[in-house]
Amino acid sequence: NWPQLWDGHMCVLKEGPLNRTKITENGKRLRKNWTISHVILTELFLLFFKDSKCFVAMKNGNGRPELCVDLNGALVYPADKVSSRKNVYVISTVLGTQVLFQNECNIQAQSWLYAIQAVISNLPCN
Ligand code: I3P
Repeated sequence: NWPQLWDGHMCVLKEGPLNRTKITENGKRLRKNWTISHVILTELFLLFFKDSKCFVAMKNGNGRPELCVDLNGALVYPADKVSSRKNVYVISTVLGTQVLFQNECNIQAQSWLYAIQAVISNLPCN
């Protein structure tokens, strides 16, 4: 139950818009579909919402994230040659999901990289 999980255990470490696309699920390649998301970084998860209103709604008991990435044991690194876009990074999870995230502003993109790296390094499976 998302609202309960949220109330009990999570706080927002970083929040804001990013372009993202899932490229692999359970180790299987997916067709790219870039979309803008409202992204929430917690000590455990990177959560992707359609927009900030959907995040507020989830906290009020309505709805759930579009995508929830488990950061325990995950890797995050520059996604060289994976995209024609600039400032693209990949998050690769233990269960074989890969998500690209991107921001036109390299400083913004890099600040997400560092924040996600910091969370991963604080988790048990790093
Ligand atoms: C894809 C779409 C993606 C692009 C991808 C294309 O075409 O243009 O934006 O990824 O390139 O295949 P379609 O919409 O027909 O699926 P980037 O923007 O990240 O380059 P790719 O095949 O080289 O991954």
